[in-house]
Amino acid sequence: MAFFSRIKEGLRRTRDKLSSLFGIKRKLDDQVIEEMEELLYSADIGSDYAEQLFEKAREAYESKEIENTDQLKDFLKDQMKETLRMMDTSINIAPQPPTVILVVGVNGSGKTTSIAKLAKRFQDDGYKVLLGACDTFRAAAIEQLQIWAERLDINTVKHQAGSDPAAVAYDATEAAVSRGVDILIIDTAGRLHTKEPLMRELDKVVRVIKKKLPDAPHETLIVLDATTGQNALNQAKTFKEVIGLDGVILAKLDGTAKGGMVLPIFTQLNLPVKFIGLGEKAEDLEPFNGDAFVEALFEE
Ligand SMILES: Nc1nc2c(ncn2[C@@H]2O[C@H](COP(=O)(O)OP(=O)(O)O)[C@@H](O)[C@H]2O)c(=O)[nH]1
Ligand SMILES: [Mg+2]
Repeated sequence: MAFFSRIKEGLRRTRDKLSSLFGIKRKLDDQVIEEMEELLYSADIGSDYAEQLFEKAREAYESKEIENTDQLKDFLKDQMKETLRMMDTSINIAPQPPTVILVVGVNGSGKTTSIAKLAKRFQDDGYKVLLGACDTFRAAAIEQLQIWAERLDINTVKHQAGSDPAAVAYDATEAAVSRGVDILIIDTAGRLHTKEPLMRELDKVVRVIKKKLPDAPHETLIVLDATTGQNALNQAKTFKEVIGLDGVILAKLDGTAKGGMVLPIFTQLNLPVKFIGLGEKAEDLEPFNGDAFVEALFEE
């Protein structure tokens, strides 16, 4: 399965840690349990989640529910799968089109590229897609979106560089309604050093969209650069507090071995990872699959 093989490399660090425990079948004793604790904490799955897992596994060991490392491995896999099954990875499609998807995140995280990838997926599924170029801060940002759109044969709504992003959002929403578009995806700017103005700007974008479509945006997704680890978690926390988020696109998983961070994104921030980015091409986006993720994590 594509997801499984493609995410494997991104989970290398965590997988290496775990496999050092499960290489040879051993009977569980206090020393193995101690070893497990250490490995879980160093496996990039977040310390809160590592603790939660460890406590459950220790209880299962003490009550003799699990007695060897093979059983421990299955126990941990089941626990993780159960956790990830609580993650709602679906995209909320409006009962009445258009569906509006607002994409946010700091500059360089992979927003514009992820939007192109998402647009291609929806287009391949038969949806009519429109893009809104609301990152008006730099001309290059508008151009970059436009280049993707032309490549994919998708229309964009754009204004000149420096114009009000909310005005673009308004026009894009209006165009989506009048042109019978199924899915409008809105690109935004992400200058985090101007946090206050940025958040006000995003708030205004949301307000003008709502003027036209009260239930929109139907999805607000943050794009996180997986290579930045803890920083990415902090960004998600900030955006979630200020504008609210429905989920995460975890980009650049091909360039890092920090894939384990899917777990703290969900367990600490309660945000589902809905898609993962695995490269710079339009087809390098995969819907997140929790069971396959866990299998890849424990592959030896
Ligand atoms: N390797 C890799 N590069 C990516 C991925 N997503 C985005 N990029 C690259 O990251 C850089 C910044 O992406 P961009 O979409 O412009 O980010 P934005 O500033 O948030 O819009 C570009 O060079 C992209 O090609 C990914 O999943 N994998
Ligand atoms: Mg961009």
